[in-house]
Amino acid sequence: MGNSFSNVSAFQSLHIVMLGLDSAGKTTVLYRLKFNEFVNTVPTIGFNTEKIRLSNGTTKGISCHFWDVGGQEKLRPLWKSYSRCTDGIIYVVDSVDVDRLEEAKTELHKITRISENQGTPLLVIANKQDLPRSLPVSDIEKQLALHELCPSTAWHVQPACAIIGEGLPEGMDKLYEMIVKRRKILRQKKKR
Ligand code: G3D
Ligand code: MG
Repeated sequence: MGNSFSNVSAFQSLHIVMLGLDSAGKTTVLYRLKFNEFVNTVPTIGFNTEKIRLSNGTTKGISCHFWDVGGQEKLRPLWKSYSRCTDGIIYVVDSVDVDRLEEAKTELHKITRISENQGTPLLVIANKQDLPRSLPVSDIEKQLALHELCPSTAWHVQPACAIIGEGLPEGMDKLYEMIVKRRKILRQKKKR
């Protein structure tokens, strides 16, 4: 088939790192993807890691190795080593926590500016869209200044509710699409 998902078999397992401030919903996203149900979380001290075969959307059947790294300030120095050489970065944002959006922006720009991360596809999950007063995607996009990211970094903002899993399959499809596109470009560059 000639669609962008045709080279699924070319990938053994995608390596994805999940970052974002503490309490954004990273671990909830991780276990929602793994078990397809809500799992009560506790604050992550260090990291969680899971190999998951995606079960929804166009990426159904694709294997991903996720690293969910703690988002508390004292753990953020770890982000650099966990994000190095990944296929994709998922950045989870609490769409209601307006007071910490500036902090979320600073940390996002810091991690995507690192030379090894430039060009790594970025999926921003605008989480907690079920809550009243959650900011719409357009505001999150603006507040995180996504247009100021390195021009080689493809990004997408996905509204989601990790508790019920809404938006997660669409987000993973989009991330996968960006990963495939990037690999094609890198392959073409190599051939030249
Ligand atoms: P983290 O791993 O980014 O630190 P967690 O965040 O996954 O531990 O989630 C932090 C809190 O946010 C949890 O609540 C969790 O249930 C909640 N949460 C995660 N996703 C959503 C969502 O989409 N909507 C709503 N309403 N809440 C969400 P507690 O109460 O355990 O702190
Ligand atoms: Mg966590």
